Amino acid sequence: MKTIFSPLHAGHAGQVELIAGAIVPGFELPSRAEYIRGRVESERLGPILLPAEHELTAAKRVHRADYIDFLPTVWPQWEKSGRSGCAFGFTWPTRGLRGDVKPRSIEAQLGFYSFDAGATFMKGTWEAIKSSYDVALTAAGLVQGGERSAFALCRPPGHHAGAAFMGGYCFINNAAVAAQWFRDQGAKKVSILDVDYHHGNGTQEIFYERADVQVINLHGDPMTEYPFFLGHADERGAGEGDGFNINYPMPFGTAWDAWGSALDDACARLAAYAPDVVVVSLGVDTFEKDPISKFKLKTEDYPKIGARIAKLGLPTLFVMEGGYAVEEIGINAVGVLTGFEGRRDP
Ligand code: OKP
Ligand code: ZN
Repeated sequence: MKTIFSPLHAGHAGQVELIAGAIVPGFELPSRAEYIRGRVESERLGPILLPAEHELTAAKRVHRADYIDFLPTVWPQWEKSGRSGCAFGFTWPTRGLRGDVKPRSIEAQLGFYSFDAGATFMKGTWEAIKSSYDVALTAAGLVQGGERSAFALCRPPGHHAGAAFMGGYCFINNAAVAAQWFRDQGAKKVSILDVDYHHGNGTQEIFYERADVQVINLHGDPMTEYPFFLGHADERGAGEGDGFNINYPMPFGTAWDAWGSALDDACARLAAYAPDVVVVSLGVDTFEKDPISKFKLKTEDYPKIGARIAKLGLPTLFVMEGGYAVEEIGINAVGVLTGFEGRRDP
């Protein structure tokens, strides 16, 4: 399968992160994308192509227009205001505060458009966000054009970004954009299968009241794991979307036996929905050695994920999400893809 990749991701670098009571260098590093790209090459998965540039129209089909228009202004506003370091909000309009009035200062606007302090801007961040979006849409175009599958090597990731907020390293929800784009190209039904360790709260929010996009998430139980405030099993969709959102929260320590059973169940639900196309939010932070996650999948498990998805027999777009700071994220992510292609014994 073809991989779409942009070197512009690398401009999003040098962020810091608040974790366990300390400010540390961010885990969402440029080297992540380079490990994956290197493995795509060494495994000869297929050609690696640059994305085509896209207007932001497709982003505004799933995100609020004012949110998308805000993103390119962040760094210039931050610099103009005389601030330095890295830009992120840390005052949020939570319960009891007003989320309908956008304040004027850049610091406040960042809070207005975030749910946490985990999506941070540096000088090249907007260009990286835009390139990640272009990567997703270009790869979606390959699948739309008849290829069985394509790999959008997106960085930064997207699944925590909602209609009008960033957070958790995510700005534009690449998988949601692609799913909506398939709909706009004529697909009647699309399924999003999110196998990242963290719940894809943004994707769930975007499609929660819709029956035309099924959203399935396998993830760490939000009672104990980030993003904490969404991802419970009783969240099944609302209104017309009732029954089209499916969550599989799992406890710390979950390994292949339980995780693989959840995937089987998820795939059965997906097959029953019978979508025209599948978008996989591909995170490999389920890995036993992931530095910020607590599942126990092993390298040998990733090809099994790909093989199970391939059994669905549907056109499939893989969109890269999480997987952190370990060389194995390349091996594991590409393991899913070669497993999908049947090139590895599952
Ligand atoms: C993005 B993706 C944990 C802090 C969590 C944010 C994690 C974002 C993950 N103590 N920080 O879903 O891989
Ligand atoms: Zn994750």
